[in-house]
Amino acid sequence: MNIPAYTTYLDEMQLPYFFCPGCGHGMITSQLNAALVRLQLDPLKVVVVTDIGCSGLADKYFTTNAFHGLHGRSVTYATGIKLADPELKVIVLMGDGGCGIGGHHLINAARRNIGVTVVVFNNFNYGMTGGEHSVTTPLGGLTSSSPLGQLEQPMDICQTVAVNGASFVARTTSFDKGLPDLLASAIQNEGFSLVDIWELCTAYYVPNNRFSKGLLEDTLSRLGFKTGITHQQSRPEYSRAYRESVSGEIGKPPMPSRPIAVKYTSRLDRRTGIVIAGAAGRKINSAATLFCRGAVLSGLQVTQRNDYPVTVKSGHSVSEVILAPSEIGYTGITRPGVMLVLFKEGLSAVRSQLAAMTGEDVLFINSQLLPIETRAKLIPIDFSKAGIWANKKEAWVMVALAMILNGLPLFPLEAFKEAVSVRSEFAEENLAAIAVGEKLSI
Ligand SMILES: Cc1ncc(C[n+]2csc(CCOP(=O)(O)OP(=O)(O)O)c2C)c(N)n1
Ligand code: SF4
Ligand SMILES: [Mg+2]
Repeated sequence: MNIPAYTTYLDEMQLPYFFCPGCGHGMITSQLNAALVRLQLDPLKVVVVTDIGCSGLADKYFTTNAFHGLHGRSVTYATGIKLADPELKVIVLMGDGGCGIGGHHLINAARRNIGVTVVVFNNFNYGMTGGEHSVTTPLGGLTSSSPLGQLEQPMDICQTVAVNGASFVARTTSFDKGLPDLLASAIQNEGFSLVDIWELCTAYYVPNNRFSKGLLEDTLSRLGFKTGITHQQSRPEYSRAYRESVSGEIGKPPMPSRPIAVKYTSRLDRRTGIVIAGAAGRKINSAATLFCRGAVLSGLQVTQRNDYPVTVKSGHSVSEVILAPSEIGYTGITRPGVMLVLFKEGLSAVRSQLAAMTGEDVLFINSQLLPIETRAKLIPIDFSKAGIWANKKEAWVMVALAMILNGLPLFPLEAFKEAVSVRSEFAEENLAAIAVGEKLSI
């Protein structure tokens, strides 16, 4: 006899379900478990992504991977997860409320035919917040926000995704004995699949409308909404098609990697956070990228995070760079080891990081911004001594980074020079600025 390896995907420690007695959410969760048992998927290869609402409580019952996100946005997280690893089975659990709030995400997922399965816990109202009407509340439906009866046409979720390119679409009720099979087929479908499951919210929609299992079926036929598999078509699945279009091969990363060969040696023995604070249009972010390249050429692990306002051409421009001899986990900088402040716009953006610096840290700052209160070791930079670059503010960051490398044991200045030589159109100018920085003493 064949004994299945996985007899359940539910975490017994979390049971019983936290849903109200008789709530359809518990029935759907159990039927999804039955579908997974039928498919015998490796739980580590399954990701259950939940939306907000009572339905959003369901992921904690599963022993698979899980992700819980913002209301209506679960399809976007699922899309990202699938794109990152097309081998995963990604299952979204969302309420009818989420389908309304994130309706455009559903449409775009269907258009892409991204390989995720959306299971709609459709109870015609916002259960978690007190039974307000949703996009699927039937005409005349009584809810806390439509006490005189819903006037809006209910959305046909199945037709909406079908007409926009979904490859497997089905509708049924939580009472359907064939639900595990239907869910299993949806999960096995390569592209975008959706199962709209009509069910009962026993706390709100049922008492407000004297609703029942029988009325579920009556409503379906009254509205003329089809049940069973309502739509099926074969189209290329997006995450695979995307990989094929870029690399020509499935299973390969989308971009060919171009490793930078290590040519220099760094003496840096600990993780060091470097904050470069400047202004828009002063080449802060691009200079930081070249600085990072120099660090990689020196065998260091590197991260770079840029921050600037939506008004790209005005305001601050800050780059946070982390250099480390070993793997970098957390990529934030709470207390910078080194800070370079070039312009007043940047200074106001990094005040809290500056306040966290201690006497072990070093602050390089444009002398025009002095005086300043800090516990860090202060190194003023007088750009009036920067020769031909004294008035060319776009070059100041290069001058200052060369000074920093000259004064601190981060990585060799030669590596930085090699890094800036890569972009030939600016190489000459950058090398000249570095030469000036080299001569400015700390
Ligand atoms: C963007 C946004 N709007 C409103 C809310 C408040 N909110 C939390 S749960 C919920 C209703 C959820 O309804 P549904 O998605 O149908 O799930 P159910 O509770 O019925 O399972 C709402 C409106 C929110 N979290 N985010
Ligand atoms: S409020 Fe409604 S949807 Fe939420 S758990 Fe209770 S019955 Fe279920
Ligand atoms: Mg709901």
